[in-house]
Amino acid sequence: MNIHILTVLPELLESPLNHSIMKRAQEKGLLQVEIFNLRKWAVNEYGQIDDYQYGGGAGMIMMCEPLSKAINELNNQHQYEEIIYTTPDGDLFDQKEANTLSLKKNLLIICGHYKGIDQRIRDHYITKEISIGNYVLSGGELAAAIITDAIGRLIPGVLNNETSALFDSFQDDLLAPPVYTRPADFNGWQVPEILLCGNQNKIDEWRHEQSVNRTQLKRPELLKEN
Ligand code: 6GU
Repeated sequence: MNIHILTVLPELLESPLNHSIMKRAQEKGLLQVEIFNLRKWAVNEYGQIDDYQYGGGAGMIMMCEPLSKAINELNNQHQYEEIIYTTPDGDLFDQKEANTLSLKKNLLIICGHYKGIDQRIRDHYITKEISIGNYVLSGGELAAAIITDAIGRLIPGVLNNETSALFDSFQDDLLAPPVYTRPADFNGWQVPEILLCGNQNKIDEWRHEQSVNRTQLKRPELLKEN
């Protein structure tokens, strides 16, 4: 799978996507993340990619021309199935969307910056607008990293134990159950005895019960969505 990211701040994306599971996914050849610097398509020798907004108002807008040139050039080479724009006014990203996107072969993510991109680019190129939550970030790069991570780990073969993504929080609209590791007694704080009993059916049953309880308590709206 190819995830290409178009940004004015490539440095912000390099570290988060080159460690741990994202690193392994790329080493295994299952995921190719490429980061493109929008300044390559700047309108002049000063690297300009943004300008003041029509109608007045604070903040710069990312211009049509660099974005259009970049998208055309990249899309000719890769035929993206989705051209995604990261923006606080996009559709809220969730596990379902991550699952859907993990089945694609070629994605382009465009990171919004400053006061955003010219609306005409949204109208004519963007196929999906994604927000990662109800708060405002200073740029779309961290959102793009989060989206890429959430998608990348779902690609078959990326996780060592392939079943493990299936038991993640949200995968079945339930939060994950509590987890414990050694020692069984720490400062007198005990691991629930059932986890030590060796009966896998009983353990699975308990975990499911814990998941439902936790979801009911912390995120009841997840249960109501079904
Ligand atoms: Cl995708 N971008 C920005 N700039 N802020 C956000 C966001 C994205 N999602 C939530 N806040």
